[in-house]
Amino acid sequence: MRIVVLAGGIGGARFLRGLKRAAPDAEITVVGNTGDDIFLFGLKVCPDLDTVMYTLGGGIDEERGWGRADETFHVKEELAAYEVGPAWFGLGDRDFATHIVRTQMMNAGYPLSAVTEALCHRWNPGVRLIPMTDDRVETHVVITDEQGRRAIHFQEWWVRLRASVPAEAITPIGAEDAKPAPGVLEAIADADAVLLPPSNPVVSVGTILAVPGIREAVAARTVVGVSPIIGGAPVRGMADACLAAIGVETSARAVAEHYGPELLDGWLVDETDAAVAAEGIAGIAVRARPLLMTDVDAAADIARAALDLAGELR
Ligand code: GDP
Ligand code: FO1
Ligand code: CA
Repeated sequence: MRIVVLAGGIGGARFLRGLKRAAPDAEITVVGNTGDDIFLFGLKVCPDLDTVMYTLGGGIDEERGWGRADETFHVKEELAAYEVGPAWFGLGDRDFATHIVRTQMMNAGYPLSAVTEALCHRWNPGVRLIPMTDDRVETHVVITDEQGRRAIHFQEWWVRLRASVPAEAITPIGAEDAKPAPGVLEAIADADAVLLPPSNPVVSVGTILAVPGIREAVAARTVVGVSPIIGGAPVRGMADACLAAIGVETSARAVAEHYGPELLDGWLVDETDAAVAAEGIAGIAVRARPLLMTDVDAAADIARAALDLAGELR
């Protein structure tokens, strides 16, 4: 069986760890979000690709959910001593090596997709991890603060401001001129099912779908999504602040309606939101079940339910 997953960081990575256990013989292609990418200290940092790679490769810091296990921050401290910022983004010493290798390869002319493949040789994630595009796409957020109305990088809004200043707009700069990376459209066209993990609907899945060609290719397949919203709130992070920026209510129903029946065939909601399944959503098959990925087994059960629903709808 061939499965494609459109993944952000933590929610995507944890779902994928479950999916690998639920479908050990499946050929899994992950189309990763690169809208969170940022250049820091001259280095190309790809938080969502790295979160997937480290999580599936056994190198993730389980507690934080991002960055390397057994991490130290000496380089960060030395940079701060030179008063060279930004100080608000925590790049660890082990993690730095990934960004150095990536940047060196990109400076030598390799596209991000080739670099990601090379980095995965070390981590053996057990999936084919492809960035959504090789072109530069960076999500920016329009805010108004004491400095006036301006656009800042998504990471500054998310990490420095903790989304405490309302987003007036969230825009994946460069997406409309980006091309899907080699292999992305082919993998989607060949997929028996496309799964949307419980990733952020705006800045993870929404950004991937903003690359021209990807939404249409996905919509043509059997698509099942897992709600990142349980009982009217994100399980983790500030997805509610992202949804507010695009005028979508923070609820399992509203997120499914935002994706719409043209894209989604099936939608898993948590048992807390069983009423959504009981009432139904026009054009989308909704099922309620526990959706907390408390451990890999729980994530595997969710992945199995998504595959079962896709099988029913195919
Ligand atoms: P990020 O890039 O690191 O922010 O990660 P993703 O975009 O892949 O996923 C973030 C989303 O995962 C958040 O909106 C959370 O609500 C959701 N999430 C995290 N843990 C769980 C979980 O155990 N169950 C469900 N259903 N959603 C989760
Ligand atoms: N998230 C934070 O909240 N604070 C950090 O200092 C931070 C550093 C960081 C470094 C590497 C990396 O791959 C991810 C990192 N993240 C950090 C997580 C990440 O940037 C965000 O959670 C996501 O991009 C939001 O989707
Ligand atoms: Ca992300």
